[in-house]
Amino acid sequence: MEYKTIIFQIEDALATLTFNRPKALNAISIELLKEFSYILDEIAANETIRVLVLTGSGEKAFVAGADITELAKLNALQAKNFSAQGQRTINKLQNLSIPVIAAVNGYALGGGTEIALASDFIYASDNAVFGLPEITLGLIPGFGGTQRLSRLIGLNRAKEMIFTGKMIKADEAQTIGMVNKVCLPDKLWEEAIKTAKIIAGKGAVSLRAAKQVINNGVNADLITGCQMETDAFALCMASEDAYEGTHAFLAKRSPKFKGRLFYT
Ligand code: DAK
Repeated sequence: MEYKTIIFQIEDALATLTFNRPKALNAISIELLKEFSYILDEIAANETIRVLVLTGSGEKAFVAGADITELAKLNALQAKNFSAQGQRTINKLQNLSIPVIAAVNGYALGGGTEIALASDFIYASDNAVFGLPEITLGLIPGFGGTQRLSRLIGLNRAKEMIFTGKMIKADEAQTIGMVNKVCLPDKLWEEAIKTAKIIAGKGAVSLRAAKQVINNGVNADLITGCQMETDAFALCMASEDAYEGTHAFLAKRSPKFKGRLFYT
């Protein structure tokens, strides 16, 4: 299906999604949010996809936040709808059972940083800029930024960024643990895809189990988190993937994972 504000492609187990409003630095319009939400449903329903990579169109931006032109015109009811739709969409992104890499190529501001934070990890070009400048607009982050940023980089650093609205460059974002890898702009996509392909070659059952346990466990106490891990480990052992992985190792060959449980 063709989208107006997003380029979405699937190639084997790898899906790529490019926010595509380069004239507005890929800002999140109501239409873009709807299309993003629709595509996330499509991805969730497609069992062949094992990994998703997000990026922005053009050389300047990943996503420069909510579309301020539209935002400025919303009445209270429209703002409530936008908020509810936005929260649902970002939660859908975080709750995708497959790993998601954000390849941040330039400005990731406001909602752009929040989309990256709801991904599983971030690779950035060395000209990337992150920030939650909502305070400068008289707002606060609305796509989970107050929650996810403080969990990722700690309360005090998150408060400083949110209270000041200051922007930080990729190297600082890496130093404080927001970004896993910083690349030259023309190498970013290649690096993100290289990692995505490594992930896509792993077992779908164990990938999904690992993501679920990490995401759910981080909000639980250690004993509960470890119990979740035990249950998920048992589920993996009941998969053809675990049988294939262990037997391939013993036979000194590469595994061929099918992403299936034995009894389905
Ligand atoms: N919205 C609309 N257009 C934007 C835009 C945005 N966020 N960002 C940039 N553009 C447009 C510019 O207006 C300009 O358009 P033309 O004038 O060429 O027509 C074009 O993109 C190029 O931008 P600049 O000329 O400004 O480019 P510069 O290199 O000079 O500056 C910049 C780049 C990224 C520093 C600057 O454009 C900028 O500060 N942009 C705004 C960043 C920002 O404040 N973003 C919004 C953050 S607030 C909610 C949930 C979430 C949110 C809200 C509600 N609810 C749940 C209710 C999210 C809020 C946000 O994201």
